[in-house]
Amino acid sequence: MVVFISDISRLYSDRAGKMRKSVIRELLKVTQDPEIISFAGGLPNPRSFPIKELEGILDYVIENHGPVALQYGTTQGLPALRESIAERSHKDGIDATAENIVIMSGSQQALDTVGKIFLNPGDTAICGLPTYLGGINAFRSYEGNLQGIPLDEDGMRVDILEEKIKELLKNEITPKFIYTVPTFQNPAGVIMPESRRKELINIANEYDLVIVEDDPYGKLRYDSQPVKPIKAFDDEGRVIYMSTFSKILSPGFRLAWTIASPELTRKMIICKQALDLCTNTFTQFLAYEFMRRGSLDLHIMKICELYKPKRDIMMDAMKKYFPEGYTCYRPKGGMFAWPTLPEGIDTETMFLDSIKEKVAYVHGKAFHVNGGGDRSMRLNFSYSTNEQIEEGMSRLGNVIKKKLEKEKVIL
Ligand code: PMP
Ligand code: G9A
Repeated sequence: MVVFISDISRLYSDRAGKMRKSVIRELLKVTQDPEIISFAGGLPNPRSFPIKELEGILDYVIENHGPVALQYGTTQGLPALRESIAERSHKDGIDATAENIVIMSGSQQALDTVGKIFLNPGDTAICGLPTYLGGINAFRSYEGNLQGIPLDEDGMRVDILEEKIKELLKNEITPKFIYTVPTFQNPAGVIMPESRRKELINIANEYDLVIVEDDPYGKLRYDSQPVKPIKAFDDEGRVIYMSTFSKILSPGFRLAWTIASPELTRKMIICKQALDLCTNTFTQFLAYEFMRRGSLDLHIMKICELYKPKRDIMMDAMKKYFPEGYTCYRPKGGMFAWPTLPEGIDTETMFLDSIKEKVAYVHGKAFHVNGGGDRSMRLNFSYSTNEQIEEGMSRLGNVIKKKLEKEKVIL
């Protein structure tokens, strides 16, 4: 390849200069090594993909909808798919029609769209401590300034949130939105109870703020009662809700949706026109047909049956193999456990030891916007086989024990 420009980076925008690699995406390359047991990526288990049923649906869509399914679609997305999603959302207490829905190329695109619509360089948005790394990266790529609010076992601490909002307003800073993953949070696994959801929406109403509710895991429930989305308590059109087919059907489809007020929906459609014109029409047809046949709920049940024992094996193995002194919330759904190790351990530096032992995780700092998370690690339990989980946790336990000895940590 011929290179004419010596330092192309001098031509970059300020925005591009500030873009950061995603630790998770980079780790996916390392963990391609089949000998590594990876608890790093938030990947669904490939056994959960309904390959046989999709074979039939594929033929059906080609035969019956080929000319439309292979064509460009509208930016807002396939009307029939939006209608099906609106119908499902009613069951969760969300009052939406197909008009409030935009089909996105993954919720990652929805997060990017939110950043693009709301954030000028230096604008403030609020998120959890910890929070989803892809959200951090999307908002930072618009040069957003993120303020983190600690979580407890019931999700974002709304008392601290309110204090933070007051402090910001006192300094004449209006936070543009509050980003939250209230159900089986990525990475901490916690679920916000209904009472706190109501407190959160009350705060947003009182201070006139937007909430971005990111809900990929709400249906992956193993032993908790269903809790309505925050959007279900939104009477003022201030919640942008997003969910995805990635964890309940296939991430390769790149299909997600937003539910928002008519004004915000219009804005997101205009934003998306410049991003990719429209979401993949073909996979929209496949997902719609899967839902039309009534297969989605049954399929979600099967996924939960597959993942619940994996959660149990991971939590039991943690008890068995991790040294004393760690703490870990037992996730009632979703795909992640989030142990915090004894004082004196840095999970970022321990990662190299762990890769030598052929086991991977994501270090806690990656999910923190204001520092912290040094002693935590995110462990995904959906992707690996049950045997790999047992073996990987045993390897990880040894890595931690050795690290404790090396650092001379007294428990
Ligand atoms: N938000 C959260 C909280 C996630 O965990 C993920 C995926 N891991 C996404 C958004 C992006 O999902 P999608 O595949 O729909 O882009
Ligand atoms: O592969 C990805 O980047 C999606 C998964 C996100 C995660 O690990 O949280």
